[in-house]
Amino acid sequence: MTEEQKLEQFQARIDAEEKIEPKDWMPEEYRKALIRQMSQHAHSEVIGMQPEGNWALRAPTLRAKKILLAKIQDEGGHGLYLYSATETLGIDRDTMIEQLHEGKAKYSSVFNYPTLNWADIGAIGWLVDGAAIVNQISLQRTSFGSYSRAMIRICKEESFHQRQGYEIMTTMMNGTPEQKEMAQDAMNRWWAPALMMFGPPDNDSAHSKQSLKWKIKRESNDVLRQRFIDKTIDQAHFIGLEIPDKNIRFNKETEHWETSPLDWNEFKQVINGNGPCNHQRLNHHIKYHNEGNWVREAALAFAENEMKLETTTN
Ligand code: BYC
Repeated sequence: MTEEQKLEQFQARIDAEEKIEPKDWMPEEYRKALIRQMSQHAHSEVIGMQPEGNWALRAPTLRAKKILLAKIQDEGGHGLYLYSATETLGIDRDTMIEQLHEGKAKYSSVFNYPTLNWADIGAIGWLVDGAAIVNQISLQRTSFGSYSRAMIRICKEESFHQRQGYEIMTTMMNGTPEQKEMAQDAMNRWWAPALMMFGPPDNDSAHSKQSLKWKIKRESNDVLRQRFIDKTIDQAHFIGLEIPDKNIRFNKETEHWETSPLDWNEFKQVINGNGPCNHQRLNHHIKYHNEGNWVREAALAFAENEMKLETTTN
């Protein structure tokens, strides 16, 4: 078969909603696009543990602490799961981590903002995990089998995370005037970064056209962002939170909420390494990755030894 015929056959499989599996033929660009998106997704899960970890020792109750610890642990698990799924494309985890440390691979812009008070933990669970779920539900139907299956499993846990965040916000909105103020302040700071998680507007999204054709992405950045906006504004109003955007308006004809344009210059700054916490997040990861070297070496030595023993016994 010529390259052109192979490509045609590949597209036909995608169009027929068949899943592509790791050992199937795939265009090199498809493999690269998946490695880029999936490794970034894995890095986001792991880096996302940092802003939340900042509050693990200062949770207001034992119950809140246990829930937060379980959530952070879940995020670590999602990261490991996604690294494994990405490895099925022929890249190893060390290389992915190297790309993160060298700034060649990104992670979600949203984790470059600081968590200043306990309400931020509510806002992250409700808004950040809420946005992640809208994206990931769509990605459950991605064309690559390993990624699609990972998303199905991860979404089950994410919905618990979203509830955890909304519960914190609800509790604070039922509390003292100071607590209400803290919740509104967190809302004001996390609203725009959460909306930016969906990526640049469709007309400025470099990868969307090809990724949609190959069904790596199933819906566009703007479509998913609007879905999140429509769900979240009602949830905010229900507990008495205001949306930090004076121009929101419900359009009865389209049945969608309209919002102000986002500051895409800020987004570009953040994804290019110049957000409020970029250096802190990356340096923290590099430090603990290096300090954990001996654990990885010991685990590898143990595994090699076990294999040797098994071979001699057999
Ligand atoms: N942040 O052409 P575009 C979580 C980059 S974590 C940073 O639209 P694409 C959680 C993009 O990579 C869940 N960079 O790209 C964890 C590209 O640059 P490169 C995280 C962004 O790929 C802990 C350039 O901008 N979810 O749930 O078609 C605690 C042009 O963009 C961002 C995922 O990772 C961004 N927000 O679409 C709590 C979902 N947006 O690569 C919660 C999987 C864009 O050429 N990823 N860029 O250097 C996706 O669905 C897609 O990759 C995106 C972007 C929608 C994010």
